[in-house]
Amino acid sequence: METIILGLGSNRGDSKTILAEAIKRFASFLNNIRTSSVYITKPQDYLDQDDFYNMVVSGHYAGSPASLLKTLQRIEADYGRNREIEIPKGPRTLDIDILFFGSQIVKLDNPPLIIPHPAVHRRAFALIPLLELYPDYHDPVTRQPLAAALAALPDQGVRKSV
Ligand code: PH2
Ligand code: MG
Ligand code: MG
Repeated sequence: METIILGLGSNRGDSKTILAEAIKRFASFLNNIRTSSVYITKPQDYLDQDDFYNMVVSGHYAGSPASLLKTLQRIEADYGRNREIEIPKGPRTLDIDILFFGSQIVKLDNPPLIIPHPAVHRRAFALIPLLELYPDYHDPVTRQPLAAALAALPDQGVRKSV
């Protein structure tokens, strides 16, 4: 059993409802679920798109990284995600990223999966909700506190949604 940390994002469709409904599905494969607040965040990487709704969810998971990815991609597809027609890093109804999988280092090729998520340290939209749940979280690989990673970032426009 590992504690896994997921980053959720949506900026197409009824994002708040999509996030709330998707999380209900997690109960069938995660125990001890914890959910952060929802944040409204300025788009990163691909800038010409609407603000995102982002949050972090953690839980205890008994399966493998590959099986978790498969389950999450199924949920993304059920909420209208179609990877074949979308712009990379562009608008999406639901994106569920595995940020951490216990202290495991994972590198899979097909489908591609890298854990810890390679961009987590530079994304305030992931770090702020994660630190809301786990203020003392340390990267299991580098052993650096994530609070230090966040402190090194400029303001990226992340605010709590009401
Ligand atoms: N996801 C991306 C690209 N840019 N920006 C914000 N604010 N939130 C996201 O979830 C996000 C993004 C690719 O998955
Ligand atoms: Mg993703
Ligand atoms: Mg993503």
